Amino acid sequence: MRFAVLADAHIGRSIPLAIAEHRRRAFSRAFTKAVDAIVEAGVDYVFICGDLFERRTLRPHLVQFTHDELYRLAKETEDRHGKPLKILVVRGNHDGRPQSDTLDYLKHPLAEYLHVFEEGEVTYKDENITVVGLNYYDQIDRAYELYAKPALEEAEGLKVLMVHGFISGYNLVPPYSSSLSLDDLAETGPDYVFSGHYHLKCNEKRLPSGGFVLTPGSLEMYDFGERPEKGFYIVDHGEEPEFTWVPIEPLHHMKQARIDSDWRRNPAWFSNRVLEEVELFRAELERAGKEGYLRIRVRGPLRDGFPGDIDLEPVTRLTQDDPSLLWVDVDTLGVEMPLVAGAPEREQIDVAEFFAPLGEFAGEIGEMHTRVREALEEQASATTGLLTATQRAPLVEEWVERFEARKFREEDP
Ligand SMILES: [Mn+2]
Repeated sequence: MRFAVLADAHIGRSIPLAIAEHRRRAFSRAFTKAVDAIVEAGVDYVFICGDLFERRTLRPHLVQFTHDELYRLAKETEDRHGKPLKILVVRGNHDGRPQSDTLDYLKHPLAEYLHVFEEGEVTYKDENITVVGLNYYDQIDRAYELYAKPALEEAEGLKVLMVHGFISGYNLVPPYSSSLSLDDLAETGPDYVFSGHYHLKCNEKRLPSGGFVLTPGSLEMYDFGERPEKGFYIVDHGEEPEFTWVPIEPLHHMKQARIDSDWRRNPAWFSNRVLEEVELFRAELERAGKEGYLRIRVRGPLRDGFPGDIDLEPVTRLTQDDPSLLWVDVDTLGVEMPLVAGAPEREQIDVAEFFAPLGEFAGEIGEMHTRVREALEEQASATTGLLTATQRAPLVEEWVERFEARKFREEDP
């Protein structure tokens, strides 16, 4: 028996919005490439492990596109390999919420090739296989205990678990995210665990109980700074299963660069460095024969001038002249102002006057401002320059009281 395992197609993804059309095209194309390759491979089951779509609400033509591609996948597999195909789909966090997801539009009573897991109906079973499909939940560990575990314990024969969530000890789980552990999974003894949600490709890993976990990652570059290793897996089930990676070359070159300086520099230094990065990127595009987008994060202190003095005009001109440069985003939020700029003026601002449009309340703001300044001068920590929580509390309380005593909106007529 042969499987295709894919996840996180994110059809319809349009972020960054500045290049929305390019991005939508990239994700649709990746899905079509996957469908072509799966038809070629001639599989029995396709496992789509969540986030087939980017959003709950999508342009209708994209939903139609997905529907048609899934139909083509089943039809061409049958025509070319003479065997029926089953496509199993779980809901990811991007597909929508329970009872209201984009997957609804794919369902059709006559589409026997398609099984979309419904809430509370986690088991799919036929003569070859039992598949437990766990849709996305905030607390995957609890959902697993509640729904998947009993279903897997009951299951007989070849057991597959599909999830949309992180697996710790296998995926690099971000802090504060819920996840399943390899031991959790081993407890129910599945032959395969196929998972989505984690966007980077992982090699298959054997569970302590003997089965395998497999995360194919997203089909296209989901964000800047990702490795461009995108694609899906073909699994040949047998005594010793074989896992074959099928790469899908991302449509665009998507790069994140950093310009960091620990030293004070003038605006021209930053401008030149930005231009160098763009030129380097253009050379990479030319070598790859691709179009692409570049994001540059600039960080460091200025010796003089303002962040606005970093001249980005040459970059804008290059982007206009070179059609392979689809987008260059330069983020200078991390550029720090020179030490002296602005400081003396700030002292001279009359707070009450500054807030004069607020009427009488401006006087109270002025008073509170003075009180806070005095407290800081008398009590602030020598190391942090801040008040402690207990020193701050009475001031905060008084602020809130003064605010609550005021009405800032006209009464309803
Ligand atoms: Mn995803």
